Amino acid sequence: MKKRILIIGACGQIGTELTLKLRKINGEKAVIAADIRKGSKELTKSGPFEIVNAMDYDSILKTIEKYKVTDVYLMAAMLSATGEKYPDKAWELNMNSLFNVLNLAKEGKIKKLFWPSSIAVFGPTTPKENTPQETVMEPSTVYGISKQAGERWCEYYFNKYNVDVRSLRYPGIISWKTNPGGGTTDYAIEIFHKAILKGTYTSFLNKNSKLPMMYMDDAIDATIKIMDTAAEKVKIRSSYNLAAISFTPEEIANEIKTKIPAFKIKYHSDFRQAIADSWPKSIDDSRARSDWDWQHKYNLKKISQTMLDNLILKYK
Ligand code: AKB
Repeated sequence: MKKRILIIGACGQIGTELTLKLRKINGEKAVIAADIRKGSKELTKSGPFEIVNAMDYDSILKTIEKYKVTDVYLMAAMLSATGEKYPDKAWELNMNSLFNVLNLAKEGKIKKLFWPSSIAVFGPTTPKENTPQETVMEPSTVYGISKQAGERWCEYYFNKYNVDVRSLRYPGIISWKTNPGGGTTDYAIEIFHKAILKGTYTSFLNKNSKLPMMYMDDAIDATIKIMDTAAEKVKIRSSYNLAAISFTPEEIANEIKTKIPAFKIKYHSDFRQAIADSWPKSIDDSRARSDWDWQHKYNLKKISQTMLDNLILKYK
Protein backbone atom coordinates (compact mmCIF):
# COMPACT_ATOMS: atom_id res chain seq x y z
CA MET A 1 0.00 0.00 0.00
CA LYS A 2 1.29 3.49 -0.91
CA LYS A 3 2.33 5.67 2.03
CA ARG A 4 -0.11 8.55 2.60
CA ILE A 5 0.52 10.86 5.49
CA LEU A 6 -1.86 13.01 7.53
CA ILE A 7 -0.44 15.71 9.80
CA ILE A 8 -2.92 16.96 12.39
CA GLY A 9 -1.85 20.31 13.81
CA ALA A 10 0.07 21.05 10.61
CA CYS A 11 -0.03 24.83 11.09
CA GLY A 12 1.85 24.80 14.40
CA GLN A 13 5.56 25.39 14.97
CA ILE A 14 6.69 21.80 14.34
CA GLY A 15 3.74 20.77 12.14
CA THR A 16 4.56 23.41 9.50
CA GLU A 17 8.15 22.34 8.96
CA LEU A 18 7.34 18.63 9.28
CA THR A 19 4.71 18.95 6.54
CA LEU A 20 7.07 20.78 4.19
CA LYS A 21 9.87 18.24 4.75
CA LEU A 22 7.59 15.22 4.35
CA ARG A 23 6.19 16.72 1.13
CA LYS A 24 9.74 17.09 -0.19
CA ILE A 25 10.48 13.43 0.59
CA ASN A 26 7.17 11.78 -0.35
CA GLY A 27 5.70 14.14 -2.94
CA GLU A 28 3.18 16.92 -2.35
CA LYS A 29 0.04 14.86 -2.92
CA ALA A 30 1.05 12.16 -0.45
CA VAL A 31 1.10 14.53 2.55
CA ILE A 32 -2.17 15.99 3.80
CA ALA A 33 -1.91 18.98 6.12
CA ALA A 34 -4.77 19.41 8.58
CA ASP A 35 -5.53 21.93 11.28
CA ILE A 36 -8.44 23.60 12.98
CA ARG A 37 -7.71 26.78 10.99
CA LYS A 38 -5.91 27.66 7.77
CA GLY A 39 -2.17 28.21 8.00
CA SER A 40 0.44 29.98 5.89
CA LYS A 41 0.19 30.05 2.09
CA GLU A 42 3.41 28.04 1.88
CA LEU A 43 1.63 25.21 3.67
CA THR A 44 -1.84 25.35 2.17
CA LYS A 45 -0.68 25.87 -1.43
CA SER A 46 2.05 23.23 -1.49
CA GLY A 47 -0.32 20.25 -1.15
CA PRO A 48 -3.71 19.09 0.16
CA PHE A 49 -5.09 20.94 3.20
CA GLU A 50 -8.16 20.04 5.29
CA ILE A 51 -9.84 21.70 8.26
CA VAL A 52 -9.82 19.02 10.98
CA ASN A 53 -10.59 19.29 14.67
CA ALA A 54 -8.22 16.92 16.48
CA MET A 55 -10.88 16.34 19.15
CA ASP A 56 -13.46 15.23 16.60
CA TYR A 57 -13.08 11.55 15.74
CA ASP A 58 -15.43 11.76 12.74
CA SER A 59 -13.61 14.67 11.16
CA ILE A 60 -10.30 12.77 11.35
CA LEU A 61 -11.90 9.56 10.04
CA LYS A 62 -13.46 11.40 7.09
CA THR A 63 -10.07 12.79 6.07
CA ILE A 64 -8.36 9.42 6.51
CA GLU A 65 -10.94 7.74 4.26
CA LYS A 66 -10.94 10.54 1.68
CA TYR A 67 -7.16 10.35 1.16
CA LYS A 68 -6.55 6.67 2.07
CA VAL A 69 -4.17 7.76 4.82
CA THR A 70 -1.70 5.18 6.18
CA ASP A 71 0.41 7.23 8.64
CA VAL A 72 -0.71 9.95 11.07
CA TYR A 73 1.40 12.52 12.91
CA LEU A 74 -0.63 14.11 15.71
CA MET A 75 1.06 17.46 16.36
CA ALA A 76 -1.88 19.36 17.90
CA ALA A 77 -1.42 20.08 21.63
CA MET A 78 -1.68 22.78 24.25
CA LEU A 79 1.81 23.45 25.62
CA SER A 80 3.08 23.96 29.17
CA ALA A 81 2.55 27.69 29.79
CA THR A 82 -0.87 28.01 28.12
CA GLY A 83 -1.90 24.73 29.73
CA GLU A 84 -1.44 26.26 33.19
CA LYS A 85 -3.90 29.02 32.23
CA TYR A 86 -6.50 26.61 30.82
CA PRO A 87 -5.97 23.29 32.62
CA ASP A 88 -9.32 21.71 31.65
CA LYS A 89 -8.94 22.64 28.00
CA ALA A 90 -5.33 21.41 27.92
CA TRP A 91 -6.31 18.02 29.33
CA GLU A 92 -9.29 17.73 26.98
CA LEU A 93 -7.32 18.60 23.84
CA ASN A 94 -4.17 16.65 24.66
CA MET A 95 -5.95 13.46 25.76
CA ASN A 96 -8.99 13.36 23.44
CA SER A 97 -6.90 13.94 20.33
CA LEU A 98 -4.55 11.14 21.34
CA PHE A 99 -7.38 8.67 22.03
CA ASN A 100 -8.93 9.50 18.66
CA VAL A 101 -5.83 8.51 16.73
CA LEU A 102 -4.93 5.56 18.98
CA ASN A 103 -8.44 4.17 18.43
CA LEU A 104 -8.24 4.75 14.67
CA ALA A 105 -5.01 2.72 14.66
CA LYS A 106 -6.58 0.03 16.88
CA GLU A 107 -9.51 -0.23 14.45
CA GLY A 108 -7.06 -0.77 11.58
CA LYS A 109 -7.94 2.52 9.84
CA ILE A 110 -4.29 3.63 9.85
CA LYS A 111 -1.01 1.69 10.02
CA LYS A 112 1.40 3.92 11.89
CA LEU A 113 1.18 6.79 14.34
CA PHE A 114 3.57 9.47 15.61
CA TRP A 115 2.73 11.33 18.81
CA PRO A 116 5.14 13.77 20.46
CA SER A 117 5.83 13.65 24.15
CA SER A 118 8.06 16.17 25.96
CA ILE A 119 10.66 16.73 28.66
CA ALA A 120 7.61 18.03 30.57
CA VAL A 121 6.89 14.41 31.60
CA PHE A 122 9.64 14.90 34.19
CA GLY A 123 9.13 16.80 37.42
CA PRO A 124 10.87 18.27 40.47
CA THR A 125 11.78 14.83 41.89
CA THR A 126 13.44 13.66 38.65
CA PRO A 127 17.29 13.62 38.55
CA LYS A 128 18.15 16.91 36.80
CA GLU A 129 21.40 16.13 34.99
CA ASN A 130 21.57 13.49 32.30
CA THR A 131 18.00 12.45 33.09
CA PRO A 132 17.71 8.74 32.30
CA GLN A 133 15.11 7.15 30.03
CA GLU A 134 13.54 5.35 32.98
CA THR A 135 13.42 7.36 36.18
CA VAL A 136 11.14 9.11 38.68
CA MET A 137 8.46 11.03 36.78
CA GLU A 138 6.19 13.28 38.79
CA PRO A 139 5.26 16.09 36.37
CA SER A 140 3.85 19.23 37.95
CA THR A 141 2.13 20.85 34.94
CA VAL A 142 -1.13 19.83 33.27
CA TYR A 143 0.77 19.56 30.00
CA GLY A 144 3.34 17.25 31.62
CA ILE A 145 0.65 15.13 33.26
CA SER A 146 -1.16 14.78 29.92
CA LYS A 147 2.08 13.79 28.18
CA GLN A 148 2.97 11.26 30.85
CA ALA A 149 -0.52 9.73 30.78
CA GLY A 150 -0.31 9.74 26.98
CA GLU A 151 2.96 7.82 27.06
CA ARG A 152 1.38 5.15 29.25
CA TRP A 153 -1.57 4.89 26.86
CA CYS A 154 0.74 4.58 23.82
CA GLU A 155 2.59 1.68 25.43
CA TYR A 156 -0.71 0.11 26.48
CA TYR A 157 -2.15 0.28 22.93
CA PHE A 158 1.07 -1.20 21.56
CA ASN A 159 1.08 -4.09 24.05
CA LYS A 160 -2.66 -4.84 24.02
CA TYR A 161 -3.71 -3.99 20.48
CA ASN A 162 -0.45 -4.07 18.53
CA VAL A 163 -0.80 -0.40 17.57
CA ASP A 164 2.38 0.80 15.84
CA VAL A 165 2.82 4.06 17.74
CA ARG A 166 6.16 5.87 18.00
CA SER A 167 7.04 8.83 20.19
CA LEU A 168 9.83 11.23 21.20
CA ARG A 169 10.22 13.37 24.29
CA TYR A 170 10.98 16.69 22.56
CA PRO A 171 13.13 19.25 24.37
CA GLY A 172 12.56 22.97 23.58
CA ILE A 173 12.52 23.31 19.78
CA ILE A 174 14.11 26.40 18.23
CA SER A 175 13.01 27.65 14.81
CA TRP A 176 12.42 30.85 12.83
CA LYS A 177 9.66 29.97 10.32
CA THR A 178 6.58 29.66 12.54
CA ASN A 179 6.27 31.09 16.04
CA PRO A 180 5.88 28.68 18.93
CA GLY A 181 2.67 28.76 20.92
CA GLY A 182 2.60 28.92 24.68
CA GLY A 183 5.65 26.95 25.82
CA THR A 184 8.17 27.55 28.60
CA THR A 185 11.10 27.19 26.20
CA ASP A 186 9.71 29.92 23.87
CA TYR A 187 12.14 32.48 25.29
CA ALA A 188 14.93 30.85 23.24
CA ILE A 189 13.08 31.90 20.06
CA GLU A 190 11.74 35.30 21.18
CA ILE A 191 15.27 36.35 22.08
CA PHE A 192 16.40 36.18 18.43
CA HIS A 193 13.40 38.17 17.14
CA LYS A 194 13.92 40.87 19.79
CA ALA A 195 17.70 40.96 19.29
CA ILE A 196 17.15 41.86 15.63
CA LEU A 197 14.13 44.14 16.02
CA LYS A 198 14.98 45.96 19.26
CA GLY A 199 18.52 45.04 20.27
CA THR A 200 17.27 44.11 23.73
CA TYR A 201 15.25 41.30 25.37
CA THR A 202 13.70 40.73 28.77
CA SER A 203 13.86 37.02 29.55
CA PHE A 204 10.97 35.45 31.50
CA LEU A 205 13.42 32.85 32.85
CA ASN A 206 16.37 33.77 35.05
CA LYS A 207 19.89 33.80 33.71
CA ASN A 208 20.92 30.39 35.06
CA SER A 209 17.87 28.37 33.94
CA LYS A 210 19.49 25.59 31.99
CA LEU A 211 17.11 23.59 29.77
CA PRO A 212 17.47 20.93 27.04
CA MET A 213 17.01 22.46 23.55
CA MET A 214 17.23 21.43 19.90
CA TYR A 215 17.14 23.09 16.49
CA MET A 216 14.05 22.38 14.38
CA ASP A 217 15.92 20.53 11.60
CA ASP A 218 17.26 18.04 14.16
CA ALA A 219 13.77 17.54 15.62
CA ILE A 220 12.30 16.92 12.16
CA ASP A 221 15.12 14.50 11.29
CA ALA A 222 14.54 12.54 14.51
CA THR A 223 10.78 12.43 13.91
CA ILE A 224 11.10 11.13 10.36
CA LYS A 225 13.89 8.75 11.39
CA ILE A 226 11.91 7.03 14.14
CA MET A 227 8.92 6.68 11.80
CA ASP A 228 11.15 5.11 9.11
CA THR A 229 12.86 2.69 11.50
CA ALA A 230 11.92 -1.00 11.21
CA ALA A 231 9.26 -1.79 13.83
CA GLU A 232 11.43 -4.35 15.66
CA LYS A 233 14.13 -1.74 16.28
CA VAL A 234 11.70 0.61 18.03
CA LYS A 235 12.14 -0.94 21.46
CA ILE A 236 10.50 1.81 23.52
CA ARG A 237 6.80 2.28 22.86
CA SER A 238 6.08 4.86 25.51
CA SER A 239 8.46 7.62 24.32
CA TYR A 240 12.20 8.00 23.70
CA ASN A 241 14.37 10.56 25.48
CA LEU A 242 15.77 12.87 22.78
CA ALA A 243 18.51 15.45 23.24
CA ALA A 244 20.88 17.79 21.44
CA ILE A 245 22.25 20.60 23.64
CA SER A 246 21.46 22.47 26.86
CA PHE A 247 22.00 26.15 27.62
CA THR A 248 20.88 29.02 29.85
CA PRO A 249 19.42 32.42 28.83
CA GLU A 250 22.78 33.98 29.70
CA GLU A 251 24.66 31.56 27.44
CA ILE A 252 22.36 32.14 24.46
CA ALA A 253 22.57 35.93 25.02
CA ASN A 254 26.39 35.71 25.01
CA GLU A 255 26.28 33.76 21.77
CA ILE A 256 24.01 36.41 20.17
CA LYS A 257 26.43 39.12 21.38
CA THR A 258 29.20 37.58 19.27
CA LYS A 259 27.12 38.64 16.21
CA ILE A 260 25.23 41.66 17.63
CA PRO A 261 27.70 43.19 20.15
CA ALA A 262 25.25 45.90 21.33
CA PHE A 263 22.58 43.32 22.28
CA LYS A 264 21.38 43.65 25.89
CA ILE A 265 19.47 41.12 27.99
CA LYS A 266 17.44 41.74 31.18
CA TYR A 267 15.81 39.15 33.41
CA HIS A 268 12.30 39.30 34.85
CA SER A 269 11.02 35.84 35.66
CA ASP A 270 7.31 35.02 35.78
CA PHE A 271 5.16 31.89 36.42
CA ARG A 272 7.12 30.01 33.75
CA GLN A 273 10.19 30.02 36.02
CA ALA A 274 8.61 27.39 38.29
CA ILE A 275 7.86 25.20 35.27
CA ALA A 276 11.45 25.50 34.01
CA ASP A 277 12.77 24.75 37.51
CA SER A 278 10.78 21.50 37.56
CA TRP A 279 12.32 20.19 34.30
CA PRO A 280 15.64 18.44 33.63
CA LYS A 281 18.75 20.42 32.73
CA SER A 282 20.11 17.74 30.40
CA ILE A 283 18.83 14.46 28.99
CA ASP A 284 20.41 11.04 28.47
CA ASP A 285 19.17 9.96 25.04
CA SER A 286 21.54 7.00 24.59
CA ARG A 287 18.66 4.61 23.85
CA ALA A 288 17.57 6.67 20.82
CA ARG A 289 21.22 6.83 19.70
CA SER A 290 21.73 3.06 20.00
CA ASP A 291 18.28 1.74 18.94
CA TRP A 292 17.84 3.80 15.75
CA ASP A 293 21.10 5.73 15.29
CA TRP A 294 19.88 9.17 16.37
CA GLN A 295 22.47 11.97 16.00
CA HIS A 296 21.99 15.71 16.30
CA LYS A 297 23.78 18.21 14.04
CA TYR A 298 23.21 21.66 15.55
CA ASN A 299 25.20 23.10 18.47
CA LEU A 300 24.47 26.51 20.05
CA LYS A 301 26.77 28.39 17.65
CA LYS A 302 25.15 26.87 14.57
CA ILE A 303 21.63 27.43 15.92
CA SER A 304 22.36 31.06 16.68
CA GLN A 305 23.94 31.70 13.28
CA THR A 306 21.05 30.02 11.42
CA MET A 307 18.38 31.86 13.43
CA LEU A 308 20.00 35.26 12.94
CA ASP A 309 20.69 34.74 9.22
CA ASN A 310 17.10 33.70 8.49
CA LEU A 311 15.37 36.28 10.70
CA ILE A 312 17.48 39.14 9.32
CA LEU A 313 16.29 38.14 5.82
CA LYS A 314 12.68 37.78 7.05
CA TYR A 315 12.60 41.25 8.63
CA LYS A 316 14.43 42.99 5.78
C1 AKB B 1 7.06 23.75 26.23
O1 AKB B 1 7.90 24.58 26.61
O2 AKB B 1 5.96 23.59 26.76
C2 AKB B 1 7.43 22.85 25.07
C3 AKB B 1 8.01 21.55 25.53
C4 AKB B 1 9.33 21.50 26.15
O3 AKB B 1 7.38 20.54 25.39
N1 AKB B 1 8.34 23.50 24.21
